[in-house]
Amino acid sequence: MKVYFCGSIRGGRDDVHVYRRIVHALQSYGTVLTEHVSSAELSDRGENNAASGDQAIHNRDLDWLRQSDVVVAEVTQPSLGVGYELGRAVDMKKKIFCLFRPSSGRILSAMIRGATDVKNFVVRDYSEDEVEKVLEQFFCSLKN
Ligand code: 6K6
Repeated sequence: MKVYFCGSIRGGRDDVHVYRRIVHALQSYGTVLTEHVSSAELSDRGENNAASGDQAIHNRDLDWLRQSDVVVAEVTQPSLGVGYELGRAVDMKKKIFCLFRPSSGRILSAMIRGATDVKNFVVRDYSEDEVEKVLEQFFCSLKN
């Protein structure tokens, strides 16, 4: 199973510790193609890969998105890139699982919350201490 994980980079890195925890849990279900999203060394400027350029990042990420079996996104920190990836993933008919933490005080975009469709696009409100449990429930539901 190939998993594409989405999390904010230039949108802000406040939640990187949560991404780390999600990616760690995801690695027990398959290969995470985008492990770098959870790297504490990657800042909101994404500067440690500047040489390759934004177009190369975009094209490589879309290739990985096409290859993926499932897309998991942490959507609490608003990010243009994550929103874009989710839109492209819907178009590719991927299975999508979005995780949102209401304790942040934010209200999730209607374009994400409203995209919910029981089969392929699931939005799950959760708290940080439930990460492993909600992922387990999601991956179990894929078997049915
Ligand atoms: C990578 C490693 C070090 O620096 C980089 C450069 N930036 C990116 N590398 C890989 N994926 C990226 C990069 N910038 C954005 N993305 C993709 O968009 C990731 O898959 C994230 O899910 C999403 C974040 O978008 P922004 O708009 O918050 O940056």
